[in-house]
This record gives sequence, structure tokens and C-alpha cells, in this order.
Amino acid sequence: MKFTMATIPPRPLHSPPAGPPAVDEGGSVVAERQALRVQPPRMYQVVMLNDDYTPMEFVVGVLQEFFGKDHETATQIMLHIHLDGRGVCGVYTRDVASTKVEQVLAAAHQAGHPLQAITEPVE
Ligand code: TYC
Repeated sequence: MKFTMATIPPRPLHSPPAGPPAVDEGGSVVAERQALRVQPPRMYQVVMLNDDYTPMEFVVGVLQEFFGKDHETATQIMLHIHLDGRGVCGVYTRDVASTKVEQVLAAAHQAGHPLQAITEPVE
């Protein structure tokens, strides 16, 4: 039988290889293998906090400008934060989430509003 790549089913990226330890060309046995393959990056949510002073339309504008929400979605998220005390604006890799928080805080500070946002790891 011709042995081509097509005959070898791919194994899942995130599980260790099956079967006995490999024997290298010099005949020695590899006793240990790295158990885990590369993991997807940990994700971080940007959470915006309610306060009594920041105008609702400012929050809606921030959600549109920095989180890519349309006006209706932004309004829903803003009202959720207003009623619940906090709300998730988006989920990103760590550096992107940090940058979003910096942008929100800078815009709020510049406008003289006390709006706060934080990042937290998902899970
Ligand atoms: N509570 C604010 C008000 O009544 C509105 C607001 C919503 C402020 C969401 C912050 O993250 C926030 N003007």
C-alpha cells in the first residue's frame, strides 16, 4: 500500500500524541514528551463600571467608538451597566483589552467624566 499523508488522520492539536515512546534514529528511547501542545491565548473581557455622573450618551459613544458597537447595541449595553453596575464591552487578547481600557479612561478623563473600565480574564 502506498503510504501518503492522506492515510494519516490528523490528531487533535491540544492532546498529547498517542502510542508508545518514540525511538530515535540512534536507538535510544525518548522517555518524556511535552504533554501539551500550544494552547490558544487566554482571553480578557473589558468590563465597564457604572457611576452616577457620566452621561449615558457619552457611554454609548465610547461603546461605538472603541468597541465597534452599533447605536442600538451600545444603548443596550449602557442600560445594562446602568442597571446592573457593570457590563462586558468585548473580549480580546490581553494587550488589546488593556489598550481598550486605556482608550476609555483617556477619553473619559479628557471629557471630565469618572467612567471606569477594567479587564478580567475569561473563565
Ligand atoms: N449611570 C449613569 C447615568 O445615570 C450612566 C452610566 C452608564 C454611567 C454606564 C457609566 O458605565 C456607565 N448618567
